[in-house]
Amino acid sequence: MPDTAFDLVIAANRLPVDRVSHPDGSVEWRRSPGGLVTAMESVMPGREGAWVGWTGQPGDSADAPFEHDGVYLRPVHLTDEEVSEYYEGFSNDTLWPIYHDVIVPATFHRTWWTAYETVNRRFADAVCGVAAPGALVWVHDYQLQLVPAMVRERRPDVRIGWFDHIPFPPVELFAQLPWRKRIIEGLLGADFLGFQRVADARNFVRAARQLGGWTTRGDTVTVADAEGVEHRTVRAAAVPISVDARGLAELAETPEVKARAAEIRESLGNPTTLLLGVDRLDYTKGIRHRLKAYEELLVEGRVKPPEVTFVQVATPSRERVNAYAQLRSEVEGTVGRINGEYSVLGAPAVHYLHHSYPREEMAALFLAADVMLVTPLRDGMNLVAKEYVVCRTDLGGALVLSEFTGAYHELHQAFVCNPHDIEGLKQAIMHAIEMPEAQKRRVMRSLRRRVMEHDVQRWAARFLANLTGEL
Ligand code: ADQ
Repeated sequence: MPDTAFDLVIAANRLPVDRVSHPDGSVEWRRSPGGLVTAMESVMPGREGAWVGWTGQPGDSADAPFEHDGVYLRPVHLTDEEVSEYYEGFSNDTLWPIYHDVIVPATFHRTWWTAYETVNRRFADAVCGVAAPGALVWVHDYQLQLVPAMVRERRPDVRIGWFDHIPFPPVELFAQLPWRKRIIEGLLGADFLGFQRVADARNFVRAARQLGGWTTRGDTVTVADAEGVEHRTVRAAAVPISVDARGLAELAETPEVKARAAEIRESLGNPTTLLLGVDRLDYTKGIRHRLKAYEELLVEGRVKPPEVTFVQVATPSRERVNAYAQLRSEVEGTVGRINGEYSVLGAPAVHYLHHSYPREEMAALFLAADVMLVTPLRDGMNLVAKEYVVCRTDLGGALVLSEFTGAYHELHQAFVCNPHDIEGLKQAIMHAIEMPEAQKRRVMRSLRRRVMEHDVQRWAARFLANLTGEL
């Protein structure tokens, strides 16, 4: 397939495939799980699509481009040092904390910034190499904020959009970044900037005005050319992401998934109430707050194993970043303490699982859970909340949802909580357990309606319509 031929180019930190190495030395690429891949599939038909991204493994040179599921994949390499400085360092230890309310302090290193610039340049070059004249270029997330301007410099003919999967911080926090103006300039290379919430889009526009002196009006920022003549506007608006609602609902309806859900409950001793948490092991997710609330409910005797049990699935993540290693040991210590005190033989108070599960198993877990606990301190959207409600085709279950998630802005009928308020969180959990079934079903019906109508396919189509100016 020739280069410079694609009319839709996606750039994301990761390619949508994982490398699987077999014992005989052969290598296979497997589609990675996740809604983004499904969303992109829905906008690819009728377009020649390419995806630029990292393979997930360090290396000194890029693998050759290849085709997978009809999409041209263009790998970008990251050296060991770049993984540590651009990815674990600047992306996950500088930007991530600043963009999530500084729940843990951010670390600043000038060498990390240099690596971030170098890698963003490499991504931008790769994009320019595959984009057809007039192509649409869709850049994803906080790892690639400089790419829009870097692409525009070389390719003024293409239309560039960027989507922020995480929150965009209030100007007071963003201002801490020594490279704040460079980041705004990088983003303003785009034609359209998409955010999870209206507040995130507003935070960006305010940062551009207050920290960079750009002229703003409503949701647009006006950009001047090299001579200072104002010549282009960039719009920043909310386009909240979603899940493959129909696909997941169909999966949850299959006899295999229903049988597996029953089996899960059986293996837990058929509790009256099964509480569930599913998160990447990240300090933004409020796992410690959730455990604290649960422990207090146990102490007060308001919940008791084996009638009530709690399954927490926590996938280890970013383990070479200090704050994550520390979180893991704290969470594991707390789980051990709770189990030591409150488990009964054959019925642990907390089942703590580290595995990564296939979609079918996730759907079965959602179907098995009476109460889903989604308690982040800050979260761009939180797809787990949306996945849970679409899987509840039976209208069973209840969602406890933090008001600090993007999802809250669409799902405010849920059992809403402020996870910092442990008493309030306990009340929300008890309310979700005790509310009469008929009432809970009404809540679930309205939550499901929202997500079924606003699915990931609609999100992708809306983003592109914004980018092309149709919206
Ligand atoms: P994340 O912070 O990773 O995403 P989330 O939105 O909850 O958080 O998405 C996690 C995904 O991983 C879900 O699809 C979930 O089902 C899956 N998952 C979690 N644990 C798993 C396990 N053990 N096995 C298999 N799958 C598992 C970032 C932002 C969010 C934003 C998304 C999308 O931080 O705020 O919602 O991007 O924009």
